[in-house]
Amino acid sequence: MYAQLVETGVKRLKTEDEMSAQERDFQQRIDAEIKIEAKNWMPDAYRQTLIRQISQHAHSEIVGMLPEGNWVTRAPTLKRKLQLMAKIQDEAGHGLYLYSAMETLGADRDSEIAKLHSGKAKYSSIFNYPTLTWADVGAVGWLVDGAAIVNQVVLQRTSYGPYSRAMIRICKEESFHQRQGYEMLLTMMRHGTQVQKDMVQDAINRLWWPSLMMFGPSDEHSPNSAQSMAWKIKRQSNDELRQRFIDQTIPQLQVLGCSVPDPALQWNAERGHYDFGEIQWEEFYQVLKGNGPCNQERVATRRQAIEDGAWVRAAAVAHARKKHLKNVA
Ligand code: FAQ
Repeated sequence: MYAQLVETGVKRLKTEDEMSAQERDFQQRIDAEIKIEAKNWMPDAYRQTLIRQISQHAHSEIVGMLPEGNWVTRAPTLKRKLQLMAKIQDEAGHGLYLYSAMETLGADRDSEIAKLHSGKAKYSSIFNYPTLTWADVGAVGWLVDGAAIVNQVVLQRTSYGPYSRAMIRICKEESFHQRQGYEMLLTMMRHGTQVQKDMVQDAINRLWWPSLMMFGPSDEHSPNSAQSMAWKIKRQSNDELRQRFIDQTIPQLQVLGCSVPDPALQWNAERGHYDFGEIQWEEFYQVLKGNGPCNQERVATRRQAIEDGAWVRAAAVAHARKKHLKNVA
């Protein structure tokens, strides 16, 4: 097992003998399902893993607003526009809860955001794909929020208290997003023109594989999973969650009357799961390296937003200072 872990780049876990007394106590708390809070002692690697994961998660929420934001001015009805604006606003809120959870670990929000803007920080690969038609907005809600929920429902039980509590609130809102996306696609499939139906199928064709990639590399190529599972930061593996998403989503796809671009997809009665084809991991790693269709555009848009908003932040600080001076006078 160890040889295999080293070979695939997966990090080796410390044995109990290699742990310090503090590390052993910490692991016992985790094993007893006691949440770790900001003021508790924690191994530095636990802290750094959480800062990495929570900051990437927060960046994903914020960058995730961009592909949908492109459609606010082009939503087909007032109802759809209001729904979309509310959803995008929710994503901003999720980013804020998550940055706050990250700050409880001693990380600095501005420095983490600066890493996003310099292209150093990761965010979910899915947001580096374009949203080409209105049907993509429905497909993002259904597939992308759907995949996000499968992952996040489990994270509600993550071992770090502030992250776990943020996830409870986020999950409630994400399930609304998933349903509104699905309802949008169902409306197009049931009442739309042939052109609209084709748009839905095309959106699913383009977003299906990137949605499966959201769960991360397969377990044997996931360097962080073994330690994150031992610390109960992650409660289920990347492959387990990906399989759950597929099993949950295919019956919904059948109700829509659509298909996925995977000839290998079929129900396996023996396993009690859907079998599916090989994910194009080369594409996934290229997107992570910054070579996806929209990586440069997304980061440039974020940078521009920060520059354009500088005067608002300066005004807010000046106002707060003036108020403070008045109060102390
Ligand atoms: N994209 O060893 P692992 C949303 C990186 S929220 C980019 O398996 P880990 C809401 C990974 O960070 C979507 N990078 O890593 C919404 C690691 O990099 P590093 C975001 C990825 O952390 C909807 C390396 O590969 N959700 O969509 C991806 O144990 C609609 C090795 O991977 C979360 O962030 C990827 N897909 O497991 C918003 C959930 N996958 O730092 C707007 C929280 C892996 O070692 C509109 N995060 N990487 O260089 C997690 O659960 C985990 O971090 C995983 C990855 C499962 C994503």
